[in-house]
Amino acid sequence: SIVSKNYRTAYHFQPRKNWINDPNGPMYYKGVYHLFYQYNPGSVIPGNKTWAHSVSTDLINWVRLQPALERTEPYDAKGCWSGSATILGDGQPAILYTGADDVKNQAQCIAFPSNLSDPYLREWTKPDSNPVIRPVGPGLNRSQFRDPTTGWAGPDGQWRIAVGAELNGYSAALLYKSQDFVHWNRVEHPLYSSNSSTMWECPDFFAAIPGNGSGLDPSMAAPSGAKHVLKVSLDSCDKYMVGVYDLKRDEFVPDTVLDDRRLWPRIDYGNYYASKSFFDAKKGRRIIWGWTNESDSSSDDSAKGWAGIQAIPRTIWLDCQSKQLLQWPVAEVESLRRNGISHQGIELEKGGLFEIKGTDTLQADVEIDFEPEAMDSIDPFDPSWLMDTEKHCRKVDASVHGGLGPFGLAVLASANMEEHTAVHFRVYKAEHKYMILMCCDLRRSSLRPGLYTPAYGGFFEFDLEEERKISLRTLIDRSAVESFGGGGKVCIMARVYPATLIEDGGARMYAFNNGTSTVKVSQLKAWSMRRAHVNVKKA
Ligand code: DQQ
Repeated sequence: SIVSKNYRTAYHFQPRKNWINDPNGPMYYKGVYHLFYQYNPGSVIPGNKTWAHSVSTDLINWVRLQPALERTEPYDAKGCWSGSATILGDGQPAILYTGADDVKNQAQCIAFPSNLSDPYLREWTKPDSNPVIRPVGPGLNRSQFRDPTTGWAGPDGQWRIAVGAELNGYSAALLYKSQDFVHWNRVEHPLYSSNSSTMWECPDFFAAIPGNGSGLDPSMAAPSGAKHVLKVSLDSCDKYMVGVYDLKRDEFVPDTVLDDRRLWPRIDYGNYYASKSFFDAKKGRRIIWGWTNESDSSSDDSAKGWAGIQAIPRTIWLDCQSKQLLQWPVAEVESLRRNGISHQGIELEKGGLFEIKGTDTLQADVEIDFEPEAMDSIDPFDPSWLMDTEKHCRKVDASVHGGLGPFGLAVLASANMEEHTAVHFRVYKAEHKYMILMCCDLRRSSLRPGLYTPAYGGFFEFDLEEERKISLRTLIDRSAVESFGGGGKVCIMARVYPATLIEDGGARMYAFNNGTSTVKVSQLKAWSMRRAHVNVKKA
């Protein structure tokens, strides 16, 4: 149908058909990037949990391979659930994944490439020693025990991994140690735990040097001065803590403990879950992948024949103050740009609207710098908004005038603006600092019924006097609108299904300002994006 054709993304990762969820075991090995992912080979709804497998040399164009892991053994009869890859000391990769059996046990299992001379590592073997970590031990809920991380080396030369678990009713990232990666012992205390929820899915743990865009190789001991980041998936979003790794106690100690988990910073404030990062030895960076679910109905999914995409892989690093993570689409995505346009010095007064013409509005990459002309009419910040940023975004939508803001981008808009997705900023003055709200409002994204259309939002601190320019980058890819605010301080992934998309070329794109203060667009660049080769070819 027309619907399925136009909503299908052109350069986000997805298989040709059927259901996908979590990215699994991303890795770089001998010149090739691997991405595995949760896949149901037979349907657009979840089930038959399989590790599908694709390879790439540029993270953008992908070739599909045979599934790497299927449910073949009693210990994974109910599916091969999420997990990670680790490049071992001898250069051999290993996968750790969760096997679920018929009686609801979850256990951690290992798999190795069957043939290391196959450059694509198509076939994987599950050794007889499986499962390598059984769901035993005091306080452990055996059916809430999954998603092993990539291994990291400790100062004693032993491997460590964390596994998400429910322990005595609390959430925990359990810590395991091993000399050979096959025999594992549970460390008595968890890497980190919290009594604020029941189970952390897909933990991700890595070291980072503050202010340094390079990534660190987990198979080498982290250098002094490194901080650590623990990411967990819960409440339908990916949250993280920055802290230190106490090597003596083998424990993660967050710099700030926020008891109310609504206040935890997020990898992404939109539709983004079960993310997993890896060290890219080719370019010395850390890259994070995350899953983006559909926001349409399951009958729409049946009509489309597919459900789920992966967000664009992002370079991820820690800011100078170790306060927050920053993310930016991998540079390789820029290879898809063509027909660039650019504008400078556009004044947007209150109510100003500037139509961005000359690019494909369905497949675009847009970068805008907004510069406030005056700083005297900035509204005061109320910290209680942090508890529920979506609620605040609903209250102050793009049509509600503020002092400085809202200003931003309206994408996938119909001629009369009846349909549009607004990505916008609003500046507030807090004590000694500025707080910027970034919203991605889907409430008017489509006239079609039965869609999930929230107003996503996140706040970031900003030194407006020093930096002046508030930047927005938005990747538009048909049903995907992926935005990066303040140079990657707040990221919002959204899925939209406007009726306008049904008529190709019918969508428009605008920069706008609806605040009292005039805002200058000091720089606006936009490109059309080519279609990438995503899983069309099989090898
Ligand atoms: N999905 C996986 C689990 C994980 C959850 C199974 C997160 O392993 O906990 O498909 O989306």
